[in-house]
Amino acid sequence: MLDPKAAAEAKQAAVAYLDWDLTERQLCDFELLANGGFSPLTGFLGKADYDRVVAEMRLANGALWPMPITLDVTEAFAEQLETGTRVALRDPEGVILGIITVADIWRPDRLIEAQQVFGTTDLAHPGVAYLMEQSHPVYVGGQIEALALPMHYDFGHLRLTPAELRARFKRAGWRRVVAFQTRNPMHRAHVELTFLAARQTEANLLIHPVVGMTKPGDVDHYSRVRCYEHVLKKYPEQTTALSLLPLAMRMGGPREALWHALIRKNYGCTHLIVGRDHAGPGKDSQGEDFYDPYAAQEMVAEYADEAGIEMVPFRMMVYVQERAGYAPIDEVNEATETVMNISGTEFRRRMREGLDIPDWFGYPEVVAELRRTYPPRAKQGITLFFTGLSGSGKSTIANAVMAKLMERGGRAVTLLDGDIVRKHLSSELGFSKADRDLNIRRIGFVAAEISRNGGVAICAPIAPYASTRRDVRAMVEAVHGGFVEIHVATPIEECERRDRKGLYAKARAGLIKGFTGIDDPYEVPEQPELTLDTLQATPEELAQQVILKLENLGFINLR
Ligand code: PPS
Repeated sequence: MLDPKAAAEAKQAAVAYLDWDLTERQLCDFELLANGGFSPLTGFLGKADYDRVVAEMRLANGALWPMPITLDVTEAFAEQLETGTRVALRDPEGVILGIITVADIWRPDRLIEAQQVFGTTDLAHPGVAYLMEQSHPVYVGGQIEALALPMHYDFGHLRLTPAELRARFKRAGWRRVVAFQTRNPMHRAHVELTFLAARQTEANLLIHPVVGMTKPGDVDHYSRVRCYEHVLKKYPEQTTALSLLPLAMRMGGPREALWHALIRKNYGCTHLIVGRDHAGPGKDSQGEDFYDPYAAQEMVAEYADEAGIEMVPFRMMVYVQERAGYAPIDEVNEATETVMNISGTEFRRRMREGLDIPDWFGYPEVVAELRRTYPPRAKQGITLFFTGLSGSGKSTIANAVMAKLMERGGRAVTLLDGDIVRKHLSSELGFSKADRDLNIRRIGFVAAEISRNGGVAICAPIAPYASTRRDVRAMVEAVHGGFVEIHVATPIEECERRDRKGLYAKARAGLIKGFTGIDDPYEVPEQPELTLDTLQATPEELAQQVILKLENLGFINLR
């Protein structure tokens, strides 16, 4: 980091530089480059370092470094660069965080990088998927001058830099510190295993969760940190510290475990607990493990001397009924003792359905935090997404459903009818595929925000394209909302016969072009949660069917 005077001067000079807005991942990498977490790295890797890291886990000078840390940019941006160009690196708000002096510009072979770093090119691996689908095609290497660390407004008191953490250990007289890496909430078994690891290594414990980027679908870091703060109180006083690591994980298994070890060394730790399948990416597209479950432990143990940090294997702890306590699974006699466990899947099911989580498994405070983030379905926000042809009856049924939900009370309800949206949100759009998609994505954005905040969004556009409907589902589910797709399956002949707005007549007369169902496509939903037949039932009855479905799915309580 530059001192304040030099930083102010550099910032002045940067007015004349090209600007690059750091991506979310680059922002995380920048922070660890700038704060020393990635020492000995002092910038984004150049070509020679990159090649050797990818092939041999070493920098060009031979130092151990298993993960390529690269600045990926677009072709258009790369065209403006040459060796020696200085580029201002900015955060999403436009604040200049640092300057890179370009040393190398190259187009990597991303398939080779995936194969060598992750051992696979399977897109089911999140690290590979990021590399192939999100990473830009050109890499830029060079030293960085850091003017400031990225700003964090959350949990500032827990975001210690390597220097701050080392100073804290020194003040406390902690000479041996074992780090626990995690991207998940912690329950009793985690506390038991970390406590055991600390006792066995005669070290103090650092809970060092990753709060940068983790595996897609993980519990968000705000909820997790609230959980960690509860868990911290369970350790004997003055034995354990909690600090947050702004790392962007790659889910790279063994290589990643070694990287975690080097990072923890920089943060002043002497030991790292390495789990079974540490930083594992889940299953591949054939349903197999990507890595041998013990490969990560072996890798860290093999390089421990050179890395300067010891590997402590994570011992799986289980609750033993007869002992009314936890024990390492390898010390339990399963012939005479009863092992209790709740799998991740079972835990999520119980959370979803609002069922009991026993105290032996999770601390009540932690479970309560998670219940706030993952309320049972009956308290979740929901998006009811009606889709069907023009004149199929979507609006009428949607209005009836809205009235029934308002009668019951409990959640705020918003109706995003096709016509309302086109008036207030999408007035400039027409009916081309691109315009229709944009219209539906806007509806999806609003519906997701409503669902995120616990309300009910009732949407009733035509939404003729399956892939766009799928995207909206993903947007809502990403914020823990329920998504219920309802196909109002009135046949085109019936819509045309009713022709309440006279639009079909106009379309037939050629006065409206590209009318859905006449000369524009409608992709029938393949697996909607509900299909409504408007020929056989009144809108009132159909609305009742929707309510029954919501009860059936657990989104509203039976009474
Ligand atoms: S889309 O495809 O989902 O963006 O359409 P949507 O926003 O629901 O708007 C459909 C309403 O616009 C009127 N309209 C048309 N519909 C389909 N095709 C064309 N070309 C068209 N032009 C105008 C029509 O009244 C639709 O309203 P509903 O309520 O569905 O009858």
